[in-house]
Amino acid sequence: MQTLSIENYLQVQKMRIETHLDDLIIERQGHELSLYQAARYSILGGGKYIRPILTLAVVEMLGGEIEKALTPACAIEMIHAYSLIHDDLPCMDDDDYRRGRLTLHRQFNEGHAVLTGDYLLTFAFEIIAKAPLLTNDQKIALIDCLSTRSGGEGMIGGQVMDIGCVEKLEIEDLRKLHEKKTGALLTASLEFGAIIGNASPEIAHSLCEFGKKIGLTFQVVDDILDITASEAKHGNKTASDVKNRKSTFVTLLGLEGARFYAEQLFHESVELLKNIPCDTCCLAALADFIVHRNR
Ligand code: GRG
Repeated sequence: MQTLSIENYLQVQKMRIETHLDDLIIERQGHELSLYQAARYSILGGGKYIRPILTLAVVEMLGGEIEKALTPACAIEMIHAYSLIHDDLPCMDDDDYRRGRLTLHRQFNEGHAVLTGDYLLTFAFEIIAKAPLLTNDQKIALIDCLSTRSGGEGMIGGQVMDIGCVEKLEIEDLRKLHEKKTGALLTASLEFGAIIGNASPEIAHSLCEFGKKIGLTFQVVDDILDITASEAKHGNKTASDVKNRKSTFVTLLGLEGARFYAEQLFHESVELLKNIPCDTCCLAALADFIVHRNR
């Protein structure tokens, strides 16, 4: 990292993750071929891989071995991919496009989209259970972390709150919703690094707090991009959240207010890194990328 710009660092880590995912999800011939094709379509389809990259960055910071982190990091990306596939379905956000390509249910069909999401969710836990190089204690801790963060008290719980919201939310409720829906999996990415890199309880706690802060920052910026990217492209507010009449940080705080809030959260996240007695410059650069990204 010391000699790499953040852009180059992201590119190198992205290639590592992509290569490992490519090895893990093989197109097996037979009746299930289309399942593996659909899984590869969704997970090798141009995502930023920010969650697995955060895991790798923590392991490197703690002096751990990257080879040990690759499989669990890919498991996090599988949970993320499954959540996007299901979120795009007609029964949820009903989106036709993601990352500039047809969503999975439009490219394949709804049945395949449900099952591919189910497959990625299940396979994520299988690869952790079978991960080479990790101790059994580490595997149990990873499975505990991932199931909790992506479950009823985490991402799924946040999604249930989201689809149940028919009226305008207060800012505090919106924050709680997104701490679960978007923040929980980003927090897990940091916690994965702590488990694999054998962090002390104090460092693990600080990484978790940092994860919660950048998780919320990520969502505030996503709400901003939902408006600004669509305005730049279409010249009007056709963003999906506006289309769906959802409360967002932009609808509640205004565009400038949301930008200010994102900067404030970013500075708070960098302050939290001061509690970690390691070289945290890579994590600070990743937080900076999250808040200043354009997609
Ligand atoms: C369906 C169980 C279930 C959960 C869905 C996270 C989620 C819950 C839905 C995603 C909806 C959404 C677009 C939320 C905004 C934040 C977010 C997760 C954006 C997409 O993440 P990126 O930017 O995506 O990391 P890439 O394309 O880079 O992988």
